[in-house]
Amino acid sequence: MNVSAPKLAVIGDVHGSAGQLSALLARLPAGYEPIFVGDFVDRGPDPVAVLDTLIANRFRAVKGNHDDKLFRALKGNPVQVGGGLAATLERIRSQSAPWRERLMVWLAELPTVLLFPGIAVVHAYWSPTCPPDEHLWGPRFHDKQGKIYRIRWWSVPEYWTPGIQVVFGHYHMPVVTPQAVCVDFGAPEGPLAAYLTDTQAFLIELPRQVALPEPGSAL
Ligand SMILES: [Mn+2]
Repeated sequence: MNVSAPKLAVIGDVHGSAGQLSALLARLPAGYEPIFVGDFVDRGPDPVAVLDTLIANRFRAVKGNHDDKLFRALKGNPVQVGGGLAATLERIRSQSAPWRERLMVWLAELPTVLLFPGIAVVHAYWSPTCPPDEHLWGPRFHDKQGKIYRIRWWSVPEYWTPGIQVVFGHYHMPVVTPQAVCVDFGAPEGPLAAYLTDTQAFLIELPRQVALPEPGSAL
């Protein structure tokens, strides 16, 4: 093992799941710095508490596509409001003006990539030469009809960077290779995960509530 490897706990897309986040943080072993791959809002019940946790603790994080869209919406730019953004905006707009100002400063300063020895933490994809848009969305392919496909870059050697393991979220796919580790386990419907970069182990916090089918309903 590389003795100079940083002790990071890279935490996947939280998506408003404040309960899973606080439980996972409480279980982090001593000596690990939590680092976040972005997508703090939308889908889960409490985006405000998640943002409070990040901002109050000054945790290091990168920006996800959902955070970027939230930032553009709060600035008054036209965005397509879907995927839970309407509920997020409603909750954020009910906060105090100072709280919202602090959020805007925090969002404006969020980087899109954090580099460590041998490790790049990013929301979707990083290489030294890729366009910054790909940090948030990953490399994509447009067909002749304009339909967009996500490229599974971790399976394509041309997308890899020698000597760097890219730790990312965004895809909710099981990926653990020397070049790429996905830490998005699908919270809040799925687990929230932390990847411990020195031991290459995962800590898993299960979803808060598992929705069981109603008795007698079709499965
Ligand atoms: Mn996400």
